[in-house]
Amino acid sequence: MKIKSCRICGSEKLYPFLSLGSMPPPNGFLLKKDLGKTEKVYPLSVCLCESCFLVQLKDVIPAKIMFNNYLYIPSTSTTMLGHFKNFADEIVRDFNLKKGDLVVDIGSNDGTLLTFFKEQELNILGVDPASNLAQVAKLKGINTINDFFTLGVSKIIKKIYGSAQVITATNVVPHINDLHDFALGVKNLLSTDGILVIEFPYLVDLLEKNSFDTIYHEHLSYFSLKPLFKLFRSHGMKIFDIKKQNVHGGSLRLFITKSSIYKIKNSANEFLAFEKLKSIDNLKTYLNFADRVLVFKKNLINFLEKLKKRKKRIVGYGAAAKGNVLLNFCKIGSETIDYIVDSIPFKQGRFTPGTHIPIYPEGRLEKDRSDYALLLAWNFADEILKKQKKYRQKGGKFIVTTPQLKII
Ligand code: DWN
Repeated sequence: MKIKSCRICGSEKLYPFLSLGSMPPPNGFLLKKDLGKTEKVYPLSVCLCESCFLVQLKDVIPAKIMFNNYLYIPSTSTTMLGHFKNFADEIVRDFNLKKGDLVVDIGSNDGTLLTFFKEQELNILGVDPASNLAQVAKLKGINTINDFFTLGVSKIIKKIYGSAQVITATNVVPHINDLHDFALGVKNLLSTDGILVIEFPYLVDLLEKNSFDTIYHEHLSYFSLKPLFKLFRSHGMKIFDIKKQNVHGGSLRLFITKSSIYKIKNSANEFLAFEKLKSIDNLKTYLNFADRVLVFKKNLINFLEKLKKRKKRIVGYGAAAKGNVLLNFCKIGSETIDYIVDSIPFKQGRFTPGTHIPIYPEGRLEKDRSDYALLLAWNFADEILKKQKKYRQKGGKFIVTTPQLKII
């Protein structure tokens, strides 16, 4: 499906500034038996709304295709486990949640974040469309509604569980096509002085780190603050605090409410001024970004070709969604990458979408000792480089692509 107007302001002035070609959904990992079948590909091009400056995709793959059986879980990363624990502790502390308060996590995945809220004896509820992950969460004792969060679902939740003191939504708002329905659902479900806390990769970091590989079909929007202020204001809610986070290449955590008890903190104006400084509302910023992406693509292909000419063996590290974008956009396949190692059990034994590179458990890296490992999950460089100390001590080298191409 193609949208004709901006998801937030409705303007039809959507300016496409970068096309990454057509490719399969980024988490569409294949079983061996499916390798011979034709793989559906979808256009991947990103636009700027010239009225509210929301960066977004026009092409929408039906959410059911992408999220009903979802292979990504955050809980194999110690970085993310620590991040979600701190997140839950901070919310409980700063908003003095009481026993029995309802916390709803939208896009609750395998229940990782809610597990940390559960420890504080709060009433918790997950909402996630992935039936395989809802199963995993329920086995962990995390009550989960296996569906997409909508205004309609918010009414059912409110009827059964009451209003929510806290609603969290981490790395899920960019995935939502109907942002106004989402805002209405949140407003309906929040208690009078309840808060919504959303977290998402920050557009300014994407532009500054040239992380074009985080542009993919699951991420329909790439947020800066201006369009989000507009979205929530149009539903009588306000962003009252903003905190920068390091995860996923640089993220923002926004605190939103419909209540007047929370005063808007300085952080709101500071970030708006910061975005002005970064010319977020200037088309040239995006055209320059697109130029840098094309230069990066050429450099990476040349660099890998040189290694292959010197008969070097290269594997991939991290079968990340973003890694599939990089491989498909740069047309890097099994002629260059022998295999990819990954910590997520759902992905092991499958093949990457479009490029059909086999995925194995991480242990294979040390056994095989390839010359190079292309770090596709560059946002976890610290954690992975530490984990693979032995591989590196025996001469293994990591190729890191972001924020710039280098060998470690
Ligand atoms: O928004 C999204 C982000 C949050 O997560 C989703 N749409 C999909 C997903 O994107 P991604 O797959 O690019 O996310 P990650 O978390 O950067 O993927 C990292 C990959 O690397 C995972 O498949 C796990 C793997 N990994 C590993 O093999 N060893 C990760 C770590 C930390 C490790 O030590």
